Amino acid sequence: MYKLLTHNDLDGVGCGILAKLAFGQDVRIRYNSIASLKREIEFFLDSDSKETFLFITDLSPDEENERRLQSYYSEHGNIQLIDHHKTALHLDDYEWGYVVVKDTEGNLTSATSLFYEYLVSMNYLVATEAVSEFVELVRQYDTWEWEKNNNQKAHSLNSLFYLVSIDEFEETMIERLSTNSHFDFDEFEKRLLNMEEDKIERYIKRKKREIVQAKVRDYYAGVIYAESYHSEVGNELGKEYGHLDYIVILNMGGKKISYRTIHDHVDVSEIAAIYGGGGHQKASGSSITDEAYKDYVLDTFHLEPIQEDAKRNRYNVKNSTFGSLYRNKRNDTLFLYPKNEIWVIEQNKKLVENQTFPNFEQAEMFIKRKFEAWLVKDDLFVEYLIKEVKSKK
Ligand SMILES: [Mn+2]
Repeated sequence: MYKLLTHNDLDGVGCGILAKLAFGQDVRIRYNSIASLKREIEFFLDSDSKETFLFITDLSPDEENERRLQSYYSEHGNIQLIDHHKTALHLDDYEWGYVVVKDTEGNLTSATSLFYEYLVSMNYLVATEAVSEFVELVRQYDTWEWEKNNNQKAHSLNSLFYLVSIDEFEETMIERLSTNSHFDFDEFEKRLLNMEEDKIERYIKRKKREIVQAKVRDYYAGVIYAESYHSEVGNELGKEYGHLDYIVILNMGGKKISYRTIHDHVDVSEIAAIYGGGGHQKASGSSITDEAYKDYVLDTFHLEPIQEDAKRNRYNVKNSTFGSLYRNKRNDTLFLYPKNEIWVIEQNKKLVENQTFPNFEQAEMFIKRKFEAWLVKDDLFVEYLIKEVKSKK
C-alpha cells in the first residue's frame, strides 16, 4: 500500500493524479493545506501500517516532524519526500528527501514534474505524450513560466482546477490521460474557461482600486484582501504598481497570507518565514499570525487606496523631456523633469531640494514611495501647463 500526502493546489493535485495513474487502487491520497500537513504526518507515524510506503510531495514537515520522520525512516524505511520549494532545501540532506529547485538545464521544477520523473525512473509509470504534456502545463503554471511563454493553456488548466472540486478534477484528468493521446480541453470546458478568464480580469481590475501601500520593515508592500486568484492578483498588481517591493494578499476567512513579487531584489520566502511560512523567491505564504495581523491589517486598515497611473495619455507620458505630472490624495502636484542630465522634482511648483536622480525611473520611484502619487490625465496636465504659461507672462 502507498500513501501520498500532498498540497491542495494544482501542483499538489498533479502529484495525486500521477500517483493514481501509477498505483491505481493501491494508493490513498490526502490533499493538505500547509497547516493540515502536521496532523496528517503525525497520524501516519502513529497509526499507519509499517508496510505502507509514504510519499510527501509539494509540502514540507515542520522541525518536530522532520525529526520524527528521520527516526521512523531509520527504523522502517518506506518514506520519500519530493519537493521543489527553496525553503525545503535542507530536507535534501536526508536519505528520504529529494528537493530540487532548478533542474540540470536550469529550468524551474515543480513537485509534479519531479514526481513524474521519479515514478518513470522507478518503473511505476510509463511516460506517455499526454501525461508529459499535462505535467509540463502544471510545471509552467506553478513556476509562472506560462506568462513568459504566453502559454494560456497552462493558465486555463489552473482555472479549470478551481472551477470544479478536487475529486471531479482528479477523476476527469485520470480518465483523459489514460485514454487520449494528447492533452486538451473539451468544447464545453473551452467555453467555460473563456468566461472564467473574463471574470478573473474584472476581479483584478477591482483589486487594483483597493490596494493600499505600507512600509513594513525595510520594504514597501502593497496590501490587498482577496479570497481567489492570488497569483493572478499578485502578478498584475505587482506590474501595475512596480514601485512596490512585494504584494501581500490577505485571505481573512482562511487566516492565510500570500506574498508575491515580480522583482529579483526581494525574496518573499524570507518575508513569509518571518511569520512562520515559506515558499519560493517570488511566491510564498504564511498564516495570519498576531505579528502579521499587526503589520498588514491593524497598521494599514485606515489607509486610503493608492491610484493607478493614467493609461491613455498622449501628452502627459512617462520619461518625457517636457516633464510628467503626478498628483496625490492630498492634492500635491509633483512635476518631474530632466534638467542638465539629471532628473528633478517640483512639489507644488517648488523645487524639492537635495533630491536629484540619474534617471526618470528612480525619480518616479521616489515620488510614488514618498508621496503615493499617480500620473494624471492629459486634461489636468494641459491645465497645469496653461497656468504655468500665464503666470510667467
Ligand atoms: Mn508546487
